[in-house]
Amino acid sequence: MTPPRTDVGNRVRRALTRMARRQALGSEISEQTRPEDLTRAAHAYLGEAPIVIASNREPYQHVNTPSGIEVIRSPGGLASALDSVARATGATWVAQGAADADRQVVDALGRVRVPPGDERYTLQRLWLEPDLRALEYRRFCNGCLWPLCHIVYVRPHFVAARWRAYQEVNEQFAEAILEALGPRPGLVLLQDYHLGLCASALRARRPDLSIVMFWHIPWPNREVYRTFPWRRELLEGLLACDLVGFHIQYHAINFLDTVAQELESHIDHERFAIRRRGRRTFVRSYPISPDAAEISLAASEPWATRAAAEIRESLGLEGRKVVLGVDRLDYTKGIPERLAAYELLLETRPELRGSVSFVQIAVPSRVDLPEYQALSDLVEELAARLNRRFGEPGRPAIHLILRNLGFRDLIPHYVLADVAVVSALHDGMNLVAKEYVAAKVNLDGALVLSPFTGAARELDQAIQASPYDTEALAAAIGRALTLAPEERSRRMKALREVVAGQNIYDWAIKILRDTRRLHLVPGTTRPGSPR
Ligand code: ADQ
Repeated sequence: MTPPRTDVGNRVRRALTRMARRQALGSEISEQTRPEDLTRAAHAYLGEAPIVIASNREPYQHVNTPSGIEVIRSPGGLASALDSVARATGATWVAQGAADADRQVVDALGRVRVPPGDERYTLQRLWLEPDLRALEYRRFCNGCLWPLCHIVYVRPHFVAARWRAYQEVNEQFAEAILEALGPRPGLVLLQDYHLGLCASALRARRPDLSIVMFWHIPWPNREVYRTFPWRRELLEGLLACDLVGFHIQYHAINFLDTVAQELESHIDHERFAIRRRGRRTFVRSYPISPDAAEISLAASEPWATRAAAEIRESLGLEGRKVVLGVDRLDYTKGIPERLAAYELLLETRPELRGSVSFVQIAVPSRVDLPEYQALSDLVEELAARLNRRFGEPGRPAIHLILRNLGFRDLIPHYVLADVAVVSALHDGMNLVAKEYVAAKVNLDGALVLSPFTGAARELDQAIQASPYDTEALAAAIGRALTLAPEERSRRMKALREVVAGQNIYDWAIKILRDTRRLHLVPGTTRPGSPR
């Protein structure tokens, strides 16, 4: 039977739209900064100087399984973003070895080449004694600095023994970094709040090093920072760096402000720099982003579409719109607030019941701290209540998936989600928001975004709503679900332009370019400032 004319017309139109989208995606991707550009930039700006990246958490973990040793990518934004940088620059990455098979795969110096099967760089593991000291260090980082910097009304624990553990572990990191560097002048890229004192330990032994710290979380305002008993020591540690980077200018300004309050120093507002005891530290903002092209390409592959259809079927999502949340299970991410808003939405708009499902993927995190256990219990309780109130047999109102997903499992979730909700109470950047946008190659999704994320500064075409205002957040999710297709595509297109225009390679290139512009290249002397 010949299909009616209108059917043929529709099919032709759909085929033409698909072709146009593929072409648009091709040119969007070809315009993005690539790993090779970063490789070239590192060479141009630093010559042969070695680069050492240091972070508390390792990018890959080796774990024992019944079928042998397996390698898994560590969850969390820092590890995924910096892995792309390490691959492109061939840097050595110093991090704590913590998984149960980590020792089995390294050489005598604690080194192993990664990523598995495509070895591009060296991971040098550092072994912290798994006793009280390592535990206390972790508790200081996650129970003190984390809540101190994220202003979310969770009180930081100030415990002197934990501070001492932090000092000691920072010394150990400095030792391991020096070992990884060898005698040549090099660039050290310290990552995050776990390593706040490392620069002073390095500087004391190797004044010739160039040291950059990237602080991945917010920097608090000076009133909050004033409560921190070791506030001066931490600032001294950071001022031993040549350059301190934050995601957004607001955090950089807070940092300058706290230094002005706490230490005798000269704040150079013109150059955005701090001079103290003859040293100068520059402060800059560098908004981080994922490798958008990698995500877009994966999302446009047939396997991703197939996997999305399989997830729909296995979770009973057919014929329903899907709202997605993806987070570490952390109280800063606003997960209970999001679930409360979803509950209010179903309560106040009964026509949505049975036509919407929520999928919340949350990887358990920092389970040794009571605040995190309480959060986990609360989220499970809220999900159970939602399902009791609004679920149908075989079709729950919310699926709570409490595990870490690999890249190939995560992408199809982004692909199938009609709406993603990022409702962090406070967040340095938030990569999930940008990953979702990067995966929406067909422009068929809407992003609800908290204004308290760094990402909200750039993603102004998202539907923004405060997680503290349940009604506003519920209304925003409702609006995102019912946006007219033209508006949804227009907003997503604008968001994609932002994410494509500034990726992880641009982020790293800007930092390296600044080491050159600000005369911080390893082994060179800065004009007007003793090294
Ligand atoms: P995080 O607090 O970890 O990062 P975020 O930036 O959102 O937060 O990154 C989370 C990363 O983990 C994303 O790449 C996401 O895909 C992944 N992820 C989350 N849940 C997952 C799950 N269940 N399974 C698999 N993967 C999952 C910190 C700061 C942020 C900052 C980043 C980078 O807190 O503000 O954006 O560092 O600087």
